[in-house]
Amino acid sequence: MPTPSMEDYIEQIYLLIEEKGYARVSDIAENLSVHPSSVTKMVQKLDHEKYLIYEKYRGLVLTANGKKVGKRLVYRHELLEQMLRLIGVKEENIYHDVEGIEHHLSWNAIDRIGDLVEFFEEAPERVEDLRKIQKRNEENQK
Ligand SMILES: [Mn+2]
Repeated sequence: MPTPSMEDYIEQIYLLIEEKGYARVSDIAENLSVHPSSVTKMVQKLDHEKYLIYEKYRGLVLTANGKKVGKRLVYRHELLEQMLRLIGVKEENIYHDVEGIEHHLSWNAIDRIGDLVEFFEEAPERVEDLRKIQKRNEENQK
């Protein structure tokens, strides 16, 4: 099981490879706002744990397991964004909130949140009903 920090790296590497076809240490460092030397250290650890293969001058590639894990982590991040958006969380909070919770939920909870998103997407009036409650509560808070 990857640690939260390892998950952040695997997720970021997966996204970079999807976007650009490769993941450079400098890009990973920039996207995660960390020092390149921290990236090198973590990449070595991820290599050791067989999530990727790192060759100093040739860059890095995800192993089959690294890809599988990366895909699940990206899915989880996107699902949580979708869920927060659906329940009416302000756009400016969404990314940061997801970064704060994504590592701390069980996959069981993720699956059930998947059901919840489906429940709302199946019938848009359910979202409207929820918005009515939201509006009422916001009025009461004033
Ligand atoms: Mn994330």
